[in-house]
Amino acid sequence: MSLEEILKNKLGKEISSASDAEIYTALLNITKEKMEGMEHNTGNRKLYYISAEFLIGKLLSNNLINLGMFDEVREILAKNGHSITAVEEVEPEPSLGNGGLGRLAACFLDSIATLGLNGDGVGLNYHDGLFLQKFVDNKQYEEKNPWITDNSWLTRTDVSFEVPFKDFTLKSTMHDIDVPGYHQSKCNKLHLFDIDSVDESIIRDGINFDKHDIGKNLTLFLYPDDSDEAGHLLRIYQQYFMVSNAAQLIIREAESRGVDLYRLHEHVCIQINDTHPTMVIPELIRILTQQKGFNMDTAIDVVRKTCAYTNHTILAEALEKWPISYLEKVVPQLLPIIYELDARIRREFSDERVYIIDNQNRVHMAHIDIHFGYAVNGVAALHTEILKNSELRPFYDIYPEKFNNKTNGITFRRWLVHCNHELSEYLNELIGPEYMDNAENLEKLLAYKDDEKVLKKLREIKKDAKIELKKYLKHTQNIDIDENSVFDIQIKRLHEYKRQQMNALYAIYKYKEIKKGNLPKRPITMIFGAKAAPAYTIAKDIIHLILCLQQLVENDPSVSPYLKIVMVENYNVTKAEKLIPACDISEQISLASKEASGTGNMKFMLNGAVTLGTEDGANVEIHELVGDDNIYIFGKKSEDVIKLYETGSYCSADIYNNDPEVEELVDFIISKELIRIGDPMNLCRLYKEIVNKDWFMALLDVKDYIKTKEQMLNDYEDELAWSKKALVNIAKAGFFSSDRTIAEYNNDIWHL
Ligand code: GPQ
Repeated sequence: MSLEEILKNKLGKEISSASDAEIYTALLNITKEKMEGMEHNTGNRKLYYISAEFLIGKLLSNNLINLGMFDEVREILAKNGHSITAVEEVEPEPSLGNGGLGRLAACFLDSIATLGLNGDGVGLNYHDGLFLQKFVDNKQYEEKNPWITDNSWLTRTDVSFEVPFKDFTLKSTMHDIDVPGYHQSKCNKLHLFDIDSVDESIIRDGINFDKHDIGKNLTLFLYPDDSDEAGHLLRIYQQYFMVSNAAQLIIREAESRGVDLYRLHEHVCIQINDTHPTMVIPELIRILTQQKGFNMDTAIDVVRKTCAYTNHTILAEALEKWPISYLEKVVPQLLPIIYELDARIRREFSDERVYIIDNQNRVHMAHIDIHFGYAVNGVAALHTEILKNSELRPFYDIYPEKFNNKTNGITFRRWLVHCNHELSEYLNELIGPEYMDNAENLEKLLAYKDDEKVLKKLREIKKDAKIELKKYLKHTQNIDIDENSVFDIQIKRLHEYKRQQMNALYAIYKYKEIKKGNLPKRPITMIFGAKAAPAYTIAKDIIHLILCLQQLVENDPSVSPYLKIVMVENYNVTKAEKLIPACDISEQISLASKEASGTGNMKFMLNGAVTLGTEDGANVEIHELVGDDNIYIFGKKSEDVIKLYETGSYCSADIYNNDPEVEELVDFIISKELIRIGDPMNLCRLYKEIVNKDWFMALLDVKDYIKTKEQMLNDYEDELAWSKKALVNIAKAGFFSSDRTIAEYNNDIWHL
């Protein structure tokens, strides 16, 4: 039967008379049935990638692409008067992650399946993804973000485990999502654990709920607000629930494969995605010693040879340290194991910086991973060097052989073929489709770097993407943007270290220049997209500042023809897919040393944007690949920044007081123009924060930043020269395919 007939049968009516929602459901079911019929990847060794977040995004188009059905479906729909884009809109986005870490896990699942490796993801089935962001009075408000409908990608399995907590036991249910590789006949799975008693009705006004009733709230939300003790405890409940299920699943699957548990490490490897799944180590040791007859030495030995850890940050506040008193309230059964692990480390090493339990009775989760795992990796070359030389130096001195780098990557199926179909088609035409199987083939594009026809075509494709974004913003937020302006985009979580506040200072600079009559050669569209953690006050103040600037510029007819500021509401994966193809200038402006890698930087490059960035994270590697002519680098280097922190010698007030240009920009935050629009409390608090603290040194780099951005805007006017930069960026992006990253994990760590 042809696909068209299958679809018609599923619908029970003509395709042309079906609604987009009916077509979506029919396609979902056809795709699911196809994947259910596929075999799982096999192999003597199996990987379990445990992660608290899998930011998978919408799945329909990606599954269709990987199954080789996308083009046909698109044609069938078009023939019957439907557009695939409209059908995609029906799908709710599963926002099961906060940002880069969760999106990385999703890209990795795609590449693991694409390389035909035997590996599954293990996580939690949050009923509500990361909150929906709403703007009211230029401020962020949070609402719940449910995504599970009657017809979803989830399949409930009959796998279930008992998970013991201090005062009660919960029975889990495992829900699976199929993970097809690109043009592969076999599939993997994402296992998401849940409990049946979760009660969505306990959520009231916004995203508040009773944090104490674990039976009702355990998997209700991704990362609940953790600003109070109840929030922390809930997080520990979630983490233990995730890893206890993972450990039981791993042992059950190994036993059913006939694996001798004393050789578990030869048949299983566990990747611990940041410290959130760290309790899998003591949990496995507990199960092996208490239920499987292992002695402690052997259990530790086997677990150590099975687990590997990825670190995603050097920000101290993001490294988890759980007070023993919390663990006692939730999972007292793990404490004897954790004490034993700590005692062994204390017997072996005298340096207290490597102890598991510190003198304030807190358990350092990363220390468990490093001592009791066999590999530790950072996520970009610079990040791994900083881990080895400063942040984790005492550990590197003990275990140099465990440390390795795995520079992050992105799946080209979603971040090129799906989000920028026109560009991928043109690449196929120019260099053939081989780059889809081996991304390094993108370099063939370099042969065209002086070909005017190609350079013009790339500019046209960019313009088409800008027009698409213009339509999308009109339709979703009723905002008008000019496709002939230069699109300058910063989209990522709102955090002071990512320095959206510095970009806002640029907006103030440009506003003032225009007011003085120094008009830009071409209008500038500055686009932001960012969610702030609900309890992160300063981050919310920065959003408020940007929204106030947006309103100020919009309502000033002497400025609005030249400058437009747009804060996209509810930035998520779906919106990223619309924004990235349309970008000219990719803002990657974190304080050097603070962004472990970044992955948005790679997505923008692949889509022909030019990076404006600091020497941080993977920007360093982008710089090396494209060369000085095809990237704009500014700001202090990581060594200088690390020294400033060590000596405590950075003082933003000194810069503010001694540099009138900087002072003028910062003062504008509390100017009468802005105070009239915004909330004086938020604006004054932000002003004071920048003048007196500025933890992430925006004032240190702001002038160099402005100067470099001005240079960039100037260079943009040489159309061919700019297009050539775009071409080189696309051509050199092959290194950042997550297929490359996963091949490295497999060669160096997993050995599947
Ligand atoms: N990252 Cl620790 C997150 O998104 N969430 C986290 O909790 C931690 C790290 C990011 C990190 O900030 C980016 O630089 C990385 O590119 C990303 O993880 C993936 O490694």
